[in-house]
Amino acid sequence: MSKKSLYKLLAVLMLASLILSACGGAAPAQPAATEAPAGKVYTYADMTLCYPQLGAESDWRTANTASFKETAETLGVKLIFSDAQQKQENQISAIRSCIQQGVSVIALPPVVETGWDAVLQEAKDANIPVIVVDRSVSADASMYAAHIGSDMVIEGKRSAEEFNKLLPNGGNILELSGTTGSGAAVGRAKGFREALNANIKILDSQTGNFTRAEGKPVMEAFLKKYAGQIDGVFFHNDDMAIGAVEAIKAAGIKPGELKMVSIDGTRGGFQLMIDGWLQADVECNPLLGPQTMELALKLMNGEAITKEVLTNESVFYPDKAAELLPTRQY
Ligand code: GYE
Repeated sequence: MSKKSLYKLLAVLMLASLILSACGGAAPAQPAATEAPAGKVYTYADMTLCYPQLGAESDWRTANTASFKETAETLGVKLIFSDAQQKQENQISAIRSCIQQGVSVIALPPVVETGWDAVLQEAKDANIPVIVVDRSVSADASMYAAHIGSDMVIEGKRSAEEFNKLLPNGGNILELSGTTGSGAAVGRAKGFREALNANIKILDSQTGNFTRAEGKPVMEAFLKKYAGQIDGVFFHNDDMAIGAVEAIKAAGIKPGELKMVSIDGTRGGFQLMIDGWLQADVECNPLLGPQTMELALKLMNGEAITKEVLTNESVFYPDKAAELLPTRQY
């Protein structure tokens, strides 16, 4: 090679490395959707899926985690799982570590709605598709590949419709809401208010962070503050209802005296219906592993996908609770 063409080659190489570093550094080890080499069809065995789980706050969450772990095991997908203990900063560092490891796809169940733009951009720069799972993000839809989960606004509306039936002459209710700023709490509160009859008044709303441990003291405080004024309680999830029922029992209130509606449809919620505490449980399905991995594979292969995948759900009632409980998966 002549000296001149050697210099030319060096110049081209330097330019290429400059462009690469300007674009955010190393490309992922596993080519993502847009990079699938012609003729190559990926299978589940090629997939490394990152699942930075948001926490272990509820039975819903435990079932969701199990669904991802079991599905990955069955399909032969390599799962990088972590538990952020309900802290967004932990989820963000788990995502960054996944980006560094060059995973094929990231599935993100966001603890809260806001604050994801920077890390979603980092995943985009690394060419790793992100599927938002379960709760929503407020980031622009162009920042992620798809969203799979429940329609939280509809769940809130369904809950309100139950109160409209339970309290036809109106009344005063309380709300134990989920984690502040989470898509689940925001959507449920919104839908609930949109569909609630005008003669039903929400006296107060406090977060119990989706946990039994926090649901109980919030209910205790409510019972003290609003003694004798309450006709019903709306719970954003079954775990908070279970915690609150302990406080309600301790206050000497009997099943059915307060009208109660919750969301999730876990075994614990079914038991509350059997015992007469809950009059309705609005379904929210946590078993999202299979759908997410199917969609992730499509993304790896550059196939067409549906951007917003909503789970089909219904409402459960006490009359069928005992019969259905043994069939419940979570
Ligand atoms: O309802 C609750 C969990 O985001 C839909 O999170 C999920 C909610 C679910 O802690 O139990």
